[in-house]
Amino acid sequence: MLKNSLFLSACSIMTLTVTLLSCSETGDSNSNPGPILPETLYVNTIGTLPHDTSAFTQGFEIHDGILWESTGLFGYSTLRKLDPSNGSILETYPLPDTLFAEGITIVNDKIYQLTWLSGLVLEWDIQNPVLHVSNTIETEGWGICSVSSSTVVTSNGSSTLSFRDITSFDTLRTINVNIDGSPVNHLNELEYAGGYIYANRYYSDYIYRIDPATGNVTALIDTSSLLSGSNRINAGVLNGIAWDPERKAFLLTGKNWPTIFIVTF
Ligand SMILES: [Ca+2]
Repeated sequence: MLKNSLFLSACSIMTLTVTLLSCSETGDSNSNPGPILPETLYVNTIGTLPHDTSAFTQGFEIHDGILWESTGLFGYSTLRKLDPSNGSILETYPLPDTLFAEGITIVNDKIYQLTWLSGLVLEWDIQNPVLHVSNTIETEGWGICSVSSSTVVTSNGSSTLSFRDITSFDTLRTINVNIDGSPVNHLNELEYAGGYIYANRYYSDYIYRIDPATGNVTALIDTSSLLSGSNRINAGVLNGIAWDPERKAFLLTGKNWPTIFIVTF
């Protein structure tokens, strides 16, 4: 058994040596592809909707023609049901004062809502939203999106995104979000659309388009043109990204913003 292992190891070394020699002899130009830099995209606003300026937006997602919003702060946190055609609030579900709501996503007719410091993952039935605790996570809850009927992705303010099993919320794998190897931290609200994860970054006007396999940022989306000077005065950071499959556009808003912007990139 040991002899066989040694023989296999020797074969592996020979194969590796031949491979390395082949590369060096042919001067393979693909061995150093150079920096992988993202493209820069800009928002094209195709419509606007009113947004409640008291909403400290933490999560934003459209499901079956309903726009769901999570709002944060201790004592003010809610889950909200909105009409995506006009932005009106259809229902508001308050959280206990001790919980600070964060991102939301919807999987299999359940709404999963993260909380900032408690580690609690809240679960609401979409047909009859009654709050109960579904799971706990080992880190701060910031943003969440679903990439399949069995897997969600969460952020915690670092450059790491965690892929989690929807039943247990156990971590299946992680990716380190980076631009040409440099980590991109403060990742917050998430959205999954067209095979990419979109994330905004706390205190940045950019949305980052991320390859879910590698963590590489493939595009930077500049949203700095959305809020005019006067509208920025009482507004916080962008923190709501929802893909609208009907409009084939993104709905963007932020903490205490007066407007929901309907945009393409
Ligand atoms: Ca979202």
